[in-house]
Formats: sequence, structure tokens, C-alpha cells
Amino acid sequence: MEKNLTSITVTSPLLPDLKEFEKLLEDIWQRKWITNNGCYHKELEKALSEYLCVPYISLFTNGTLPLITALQALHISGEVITTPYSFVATTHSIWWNNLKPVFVDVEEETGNIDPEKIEAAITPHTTAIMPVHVYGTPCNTKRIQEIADIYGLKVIYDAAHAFGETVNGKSILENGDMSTLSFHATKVFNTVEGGALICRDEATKKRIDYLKNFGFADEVTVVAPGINSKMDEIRAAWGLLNLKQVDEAIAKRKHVAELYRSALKDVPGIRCLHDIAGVRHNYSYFPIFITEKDYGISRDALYEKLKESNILTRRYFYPLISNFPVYRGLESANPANLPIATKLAAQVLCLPIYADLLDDDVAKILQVMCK
Ligand code: T4K
Repeated sequence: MEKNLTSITVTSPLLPDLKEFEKLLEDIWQRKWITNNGCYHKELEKALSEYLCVPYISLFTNGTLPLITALQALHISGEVITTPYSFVATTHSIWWNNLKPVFVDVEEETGNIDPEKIEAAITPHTTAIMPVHVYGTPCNTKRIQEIADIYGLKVIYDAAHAFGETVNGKSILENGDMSTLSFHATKVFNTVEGGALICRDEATKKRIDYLKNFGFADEVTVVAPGINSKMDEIRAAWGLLNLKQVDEAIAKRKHVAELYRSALKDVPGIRCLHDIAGVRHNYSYFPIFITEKDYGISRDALYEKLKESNILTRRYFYPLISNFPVYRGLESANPANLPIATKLAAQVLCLPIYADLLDDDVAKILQVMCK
């Protein structure tokens, strides 16, 4: 939905300096090398590998294709355990590989897959777990890995919301067998559209790079039925410029989160997420959870009330993925199997948060919410 210029939207993209971008465009014009592993692509891969502290990262054209490719690269078959409380792309990637998604309920406190409920969903056909660090809150990676090790399962983290996050000084992307990122316009770091797949070793990265280029290993050798998911030079150049300003953007987002948290802390019926000790958060989203009987009005009523004031919040993630027609016939999609996810989807509202959001705008949002 395109926004009206006077409205406050749930997010707004981080844009590179236009003059700097023009300089890089001129260079690209000179080179006439505009895609297929060009110099800006190589430079961005290297810069992200350093910034994110991950040795093996492959750029992609969006955040959905790395999920699809991770399942391919790890030869996943049968059933994949996942969360219903995410953006549809997570489950769609399983479907696109002709695999069966098996939904497991989430933790009330974080919205992440509940490790204690994973074992009951494992069958002889289960080969992988695909958790999501939803809103950037880290999953219980230790417990998930213990279960994966016992049952011999692969773990692919959808880390679309977790760009730049660390836990006790280590990149969140080091968990599991692979992690994916989205660099969509609405994300903390964007390349307009874009994404990445992070793996653990050089041989796997090489294979991923074949897979994202139709399976070509050289001019005449195709080693797998790959796809085309290469990032072009223009977006890679955009990404290099945005990377320079991402720390400042995260600091500004933190400021917005602090304003919300301090104003909402004593409002009955509103629950916010809080920072976790040892985690470098990126403040990618600001979800609140409304309990109608204490707050006075429902989540949907608040959504409408804010909209009347031109404040466009979003109900990420409602409806649950498991409620969409393509998935709701699955046994694991039964709402009785997913009581916490069902509750969170009915309560959640994501408030506007982005680097350039003005204090005055936050005050306006809070005024509507607290009157
Ligand atoms: N896994 C997870 C957990 C994800 O959240 C996502 C994507 C993926 C995987 C897949 O990654 P990608 O393949 O998308 O890279 C958005 C995004 O399109 C999507 O990337 C994101 N998650 C999802 C949570 O949100 P919409 O349909 O809500 O976006 P839209 O167009 O309504 O934009 C939201 C607001 O952002 C607008 O009201 C205004 C603002 N906006 C948006 C755009 C595109 C701008 O100001 N400028 C813009 O150019 O899906």
C-alpha cells in the first residue's frame, strides 16, 4: 500500500546519500558490468562478512530465495518443523521445496518457537527445524541445537529481522547450520530488495554460489538445478553506502524504542518487549501486545483509531501463517495446537519505528494511544 505523504508509516527506508550514490552509478556506467558477481557485489560481500563477523556469506536478490536455497543446499526432505508466527515467506520456502511444514507453538514472552514443544512434533520424516528470530529477539538457540543434535536434524534460522545482532559478543548468525537475512526496503539494513545466506564453511558457500547462479560451476558445467538469485551491481553499491550509516540508524531506532517503553510502561493492558542482557538489539520492529480488558479497547480498535490520525501501524504477524488457506488443512495448523501463537496474533500491533522518526511524531502516536 503506497503511503500518503502526511501519514506516519510503520517504517521508512534508510536511503544512501544521493550524491554518493550518483558517484557509484557513474562508475558502474563506466565499467558496463552491471550484474553477475561484479566488483560492488564482491565488495559488499566482503564488507558484510566483516561487519557481521561471519566468514561465509552469499548475497541474494531478496530474503526469500536464501531460505529456499538453504533447504536445497542441505538436501532437506520430508517434514520441516517451523513457527506459524512469522512472515509468510518462511513457510512458503518449505512449500516451494515440496516439503511439509509442521507448525509448533511459540513462547508467549518472545513470540519465538517454543523449544519445549519441538520434540512432540518430530516424526521419522522430520529432517530440519526452521525457527525465526522474530522481531530480532534471539531464539533459544542452545536448546534448539540440543534437540537437533539428539534427532540428527539440520537447523536453518530465518534471521530476516536480526541484522547485526550479537549475543554475548557473538553474531546471532553463527547458530544452526545456516542463517538467512533480508535486505528489503523495510529492514534495518536494505539494498532496496536483497538478502543473504550465511553458512559455516567454504565448500558450502561455493555450492550456494553455484545454486544462486543456475547451478553453473564454470562456463560449461551445471552441477545442480540452481536458480537465478544474484544481486546486481546497483543494489550492491546502494548496500555499501547504507552499511556506512547502519550503526547510526540502529542508535536512532534505540532512542525511539526507549521513548515508547518509558511512556507505555505503566499503561494497563499494553505489553512491550524489553532488551535482553548480553544482546545487541537492532530495534527492527516495535511490537506491543494488547489485552483488551485491561487497556479498554481491542487491538483492532486501536489500529483503527491510530489510522484515523494517519498513523499506519501493522499487525505483524496476523493472521498466523497456519491460518492461510494453503496451510490451514495441515494437522499442525489446528489452532488448538497453537494457542500462544493464536493469542499473540490477536494481540499484536507493530508501532512505527525507523531512524528518521521524529520525537514529535512519537509523541503524537503516544498521545493517541494514551488518551
Ligand atoms: N522472513 C521473514 C521473517 C520476513 O519478515 C521476511 C520479509 C522474509 C523472510 C522475506 O524477505 P524478503 O523476500 O521480503 O526480502 C514487508 C516486506 O515486504 C517484507 O520484506 C517483510 N518481511 C514483511 C514483514 O514486511 P509488507 O507487505 O508489510 O510491506 P509494505 O509494502 O506494506 O511496507 C510497509 C510500510 O513500509 C509501508 O506502509 C510504508 C513503508 N515503506 C515500504 C516500502 C516498500 C516505505 O516507506 N517505502 C518502501 O519502499 O511486507
